[in-house]
Order: sequence, then C-alpha cells, then structure tokens
Amino acid sequence: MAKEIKLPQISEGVDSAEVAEVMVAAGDSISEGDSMITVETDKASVEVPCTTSGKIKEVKVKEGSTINVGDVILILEESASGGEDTEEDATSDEKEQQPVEEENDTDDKEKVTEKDEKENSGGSDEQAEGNDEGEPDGKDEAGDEEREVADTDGGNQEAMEEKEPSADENQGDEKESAAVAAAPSVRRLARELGVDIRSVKGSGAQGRISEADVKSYKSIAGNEASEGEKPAADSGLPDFSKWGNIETQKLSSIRKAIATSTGNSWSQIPHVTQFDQADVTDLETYRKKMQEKAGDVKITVTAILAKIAVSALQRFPTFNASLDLPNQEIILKHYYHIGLAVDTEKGLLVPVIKDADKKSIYDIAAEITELSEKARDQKLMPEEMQGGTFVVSNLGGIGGTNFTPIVYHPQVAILGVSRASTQPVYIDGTFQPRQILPLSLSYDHRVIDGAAGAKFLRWICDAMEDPLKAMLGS
Ligand code: CAO
Repeated sequence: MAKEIKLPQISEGVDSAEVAEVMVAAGDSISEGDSMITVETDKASVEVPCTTSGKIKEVKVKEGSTINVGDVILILEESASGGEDTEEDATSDEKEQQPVEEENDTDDKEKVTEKDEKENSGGSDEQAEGNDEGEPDGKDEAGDEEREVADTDGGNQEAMEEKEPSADENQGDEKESAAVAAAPSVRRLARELGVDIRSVKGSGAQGRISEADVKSYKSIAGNEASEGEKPAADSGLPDFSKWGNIETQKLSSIRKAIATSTGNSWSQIPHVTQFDQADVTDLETYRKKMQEKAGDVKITVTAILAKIAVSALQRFPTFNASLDLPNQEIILKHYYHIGLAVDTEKGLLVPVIKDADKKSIYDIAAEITELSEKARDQKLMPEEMQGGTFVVSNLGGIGGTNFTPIVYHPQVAILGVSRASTQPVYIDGTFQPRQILPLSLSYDHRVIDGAAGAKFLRWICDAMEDPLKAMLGS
C-alpha cells in the first residue's frame, strides 16, 4: 500500500525548512526511524526520520528546496519490517504527524542542535563555514600531532576501535539516533569530507558532534582504508595489474601520519610560495670561522637559518601564529619553537628546537645534530616533536634549485632551503663568483598577504647577506 510520508512539525513555531541533504533515493528500502532528509532552519539542523518501513517509490524533495510542514517527502510502499517488501498495513497517520523531537525523544538533542549554542562548534555557523582548521586549543591538533608524532598508530587504532562500531551496533545506533546532534556547519563539513555523520561518535554534551569529531573520524577512517582492509576496488583506483606487474606495500605508521597531515595541510591551507635568494658568500666565510671555535659541533647553514628565522619571526609576529577561524582570531605565539624537517629512512620527521630564541647558534647546531640523529635512530620522544611554531626545511644537502614546502597546520609558514651554488653576480661593473642560496617561503594566505611574505623572506635574505645591517635596519 502506497503511503505519503510528510514533513512533521520540526520544532515549535517552525513551519518550513530548507532541505540540506536527501539521504534516500527511489528504490531504497527504508526502516522506521531511518533518516530520510536533513532539514535546516534558522534555529536548527534536524534529520527527519521515516515513520514507517517499506520501499521508496518516489522522493518528492530536492536538496536546496524549501518545504513546509505537511509537504510530502516521499512515497513509500509500506512493509512490515525493515524495508522488506512484505505487504502489511502499517503506522497510523497520527503517528506520522508526531513532531520529530517527540517521536525520537530528542528534546535534548534538539536543544543542542540550536545554532546559538556553540559550546562545541566554537563559533557561529557563519564563522565556522568553510573553516576546517585553526583550532588552537588542541581540537585540531590531532592532525598535527599525527604528523609530528608519527608513531602513534597504536593510539589511532584504539581510537578507531572506539569510533568504528560493528555493523550491528551501527545499525542500532542509526535507528536510535535519527536526530543526530550536530550544527549545520558540522553536517556540511561531514558531507564535504564524505563522512556519514551518523557513524560519528559525538564527544560533546549529549553526544553532540563537533567539527573535530568529524575530522578525527575522517582521519581514522582514512587510516583504516590505508590498512588495506578494503578491497582494491573501493579505493577508486583502476586495476593497475591490467597493464603490467605491480606490487603493493603496506603504509608504515610514519607514512600514514605524513599522508594524513600533509593532506590536511594541503586541503585546509591556501598556500602561496615566495622565492628569493641570498648571497651567502660572506656568511660562508664567517661560518668557517665559527666552526673553528665550535669544536665537535657542526655549524651548518640550517643552524644559522633557524636562528635568523627566530629574529624574523620576532619582527613579523603573524608568521609565528595560528589561525582560529571559529573564534575569528589570530593567535600570536610569544615563544619560538622551530621545527626541523629531518629526512629519515622511514620518512619525514619534524623534531622541534624549543625556545630557539634563548639559544645561541652553537646550542642550536648541537641540538640539530642530536635531534636529527635521534630521528634517524627512531628515538625521538613524542614531546620532542610537538609545539612547533615555524619550520625550517633544508633540502640543500641533497640538491635541487627550489621547492615549495607545505605549511605544517596549524602553523602558518615554513621556510624551504635549497642548495647553495656559485653564481656569477654583477657587482660594480664586473661579474663575480658568489655563493647564492635559494630560499622559499610557503605561507597561509588567509593570514599572510603576499607583500608581507615577500618582506619576511627578504628580511631573512638581508640578514644572511649582512646580519648587522638587518638587525639595525629592522
Ligand atoms: N646548500 C648547500 N650545501 C648544503 C646545504 C645547502 N642549503 N645544506 C646543507 N649543505 C651541506 C652541508 O654543509 C653538508 O656539507 P659537508 O658535509 O661538506 O659539511 C652537507 O650538505 C650535509 O649537511 P647535513 O645534512 O649534515 O646538515 P644540515 O644541518 O645542513 O641539515 C638536516 C640537517 C636535518 C636539515 C638534513 O640532514 C635533512 O634531513 N634535510 C632534509 C630535510 C627534508 O627532508 N626536507 C623536506 C621536507 S618537506 O617540506
């Protein structure tokens, strides 16, 4: 028997709503309590559950359209149980017309989905819209920590188990929580990331789901996928073995963490990379003199750059910052913890030189040696990879003329260093051989404008060419 399922009273005083998401299609089987659509009003975002079970004949609403209470959402061929096509008369109209919150006992959930309650989303929906990052209180540090602490796979696995209920549990959950408690911006984020919000466990009051919950779920689900548990066809990749021999390798925990964190950074930060070059001929002479006094400690260009970067960050505070979009703030850090990109056999690790502003070049050089050795021996402690405010990434020992480093979210800038080489430079009417060091600066364009990026990098170049001039002229 065909039955019309209509939009019930969503909440008091609300007669119409916008369809944010249609979760079903004609031909689907649906069970009583399963969500059909998500509607958004100026007060709330609510998943509307089906009031009976059956097979969907027709869906009458579209995403983006506005529907009124009583409008038909879908036409259903009723069945007695869970979408199976058994013919049996079902629910009464009375039941159908019960308000969503009553039917699903979601008074509390309804309350926590109200837009003006921001305890979990950290700001208004407008503010949160389009924001995937800049959560300085650790909410979004998960991705960052995953990058920095590459050996946290065990922890991830644990979290995965917690977040990923069994299929049976999931089914039950979906039925029980037809009204998922989440702000519209969180639902939007879930849709953008391809996450089924009903699978996400909310960490807020009464199970309210925050953006961080969605991102965490996504990152865990991503890791799970990389475990190779899903068949290759699910990856969306073609079957490469059609064209030749292949082999597959399991991702190491470091590789997974790198994949997650660089993916997050790349998708969340609008990057710009500024290039410049410094004439380091005189600095190289000075470095050799310093080396004579340094004993066993190797004074490298990386150590000098880390020190100069701190001076630049002190003069350009927005480069030592994080963006907190939900709260519409830039967080300026008055500490200078310089991350150092270290190439190891297992992959990139980024230990952090804490309080680099309080250390001499000799101290920094010694710490670089210690940290990079530890990184290569897999002996870094998690705390030695946390808290960075800016990163120096020197690929010059390997080669290359320039590269575009990726900012380490939630930081806003990173300095790339390429290989110094002898170049002819036109000085006072003649070409002279000079040591030229190519530098690149990637930055978050939401926080830093192009002119500021160019000035920051030029300041670093000036400081390398003539440290005293840069100090006095600042
Ligand atoms: N130009 C020319 N030569 C350079 C150079 C540069 N920019 N940087 C280093 N070198 C030289 C050094 O002087 C040294 O030469 P000698 O052996 O003759 O003294 C040699 O290259 C090796 O240097 P190093 O690696 O021992 O020391 P470092 O302090 O310069 O670098 C570290 C330390 C940890 C940064 C580096 O070993 C490393 O791992 N780099 C890779 C970083 C990376 O992978 N970045 C990509 C991350 S993605 O953003």
